[in-house]
Amino acid sequence: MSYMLLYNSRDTGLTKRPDNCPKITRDATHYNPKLPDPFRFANGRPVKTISDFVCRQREVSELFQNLELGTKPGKPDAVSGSISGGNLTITATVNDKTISFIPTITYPLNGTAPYPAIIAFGSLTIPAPSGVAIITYNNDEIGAQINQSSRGQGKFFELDPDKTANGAMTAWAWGVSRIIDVLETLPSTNINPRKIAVTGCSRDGKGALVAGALDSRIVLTIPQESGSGGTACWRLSDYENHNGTTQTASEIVQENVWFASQFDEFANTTVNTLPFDHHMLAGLVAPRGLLVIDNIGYEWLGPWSSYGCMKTGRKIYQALGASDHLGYSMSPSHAHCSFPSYQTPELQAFVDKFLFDKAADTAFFEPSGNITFDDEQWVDWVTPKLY
Ligand code: MCU
Repeated sequence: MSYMLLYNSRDTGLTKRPDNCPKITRDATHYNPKLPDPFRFANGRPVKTISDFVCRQREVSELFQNLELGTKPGKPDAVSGSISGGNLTITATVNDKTISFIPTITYPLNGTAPYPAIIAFGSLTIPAPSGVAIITYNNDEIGAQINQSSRGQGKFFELDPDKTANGAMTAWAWGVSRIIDVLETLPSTNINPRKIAVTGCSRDGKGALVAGALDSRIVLTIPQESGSGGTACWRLSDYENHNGTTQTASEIVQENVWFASQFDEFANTTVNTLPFDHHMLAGLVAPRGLLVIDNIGYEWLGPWSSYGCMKTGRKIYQALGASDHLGYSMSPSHAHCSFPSYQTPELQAFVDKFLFDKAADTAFFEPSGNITFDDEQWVDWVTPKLY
């Protein structure tokens, strides 16, 4: 049993778990103020092998979709596409409804076709690496994110009106998967569909992380300054928050519609009954590449929470023998979503390894300033060796 099983490329939206996986107990929720154990099934059984882990990933994905994000439907009845200039038209049909959207492809000035590509939510806020195409994706038109009144607005919801309780992020993730569907069938795009990364900053960084978690065809996920609801953990953001300094679940559900309506119940009471936290969202990306770009400058984004959450998420990568596939780069304070040039070598290392299959040192994991995270206080489980 090896990585092959884990890399088995698929749109891991709401896919059926293999029949030999344990069933989710009727209610997976129970009170746990620490970061939940990624290596124990909802029914209490421990994860001992790689194939257990694959089952557990599906279970965790299902729990995230059911309790926090909303369900991401699989490939629709029909998906087709065409390319003209840099305009990639994606058309999807479900029952009698059809929608189209048009991401744009900016080709690199050098490199070799078919090119690897980075799908950028909104607009690109990291430097475009040499030899890599940039696919600019207007996620807002797929799922609106203006404020609370945006619930159920956008093309995803036109196609699937039954999903209006979903958060905007599963709508965006669904759109990313449809872009990849089309790239897989359209060689004239000159894009290599097996070398796709996703990125986004801030709210779109939360979205990039969710997209990477829910489609294993994405080989590299780069959330930038995604904060609470992204690379931060709910429990840790609650702890970091002092009278409104840091965004918490209870605040975030008032602000926007990134999460599904059913998440309100947890956000408005306690997040300590969630059977997961966002270290396990990182665990859905594992062992694929995950580069977390953070900025110590905004206490609102919960920099300590994000560092501690990803440090805990890295234990999941460690269990798979792939610690260096999760890189953490935190800069000293700078303007939100600007990318300081000294982080470029870290970005390049991940691009080299995951988009170009080149040897690169991606084993960095450092906070900025004097942030420390006490595992003992938050983690009461041990990391197995599954490889
Ligand atoms: C970091 O993401 C969000 C944050 O969750 C919001 O509270 C704040 O208003 O906006 C951030 C953002 O998306 O900034 C562009």
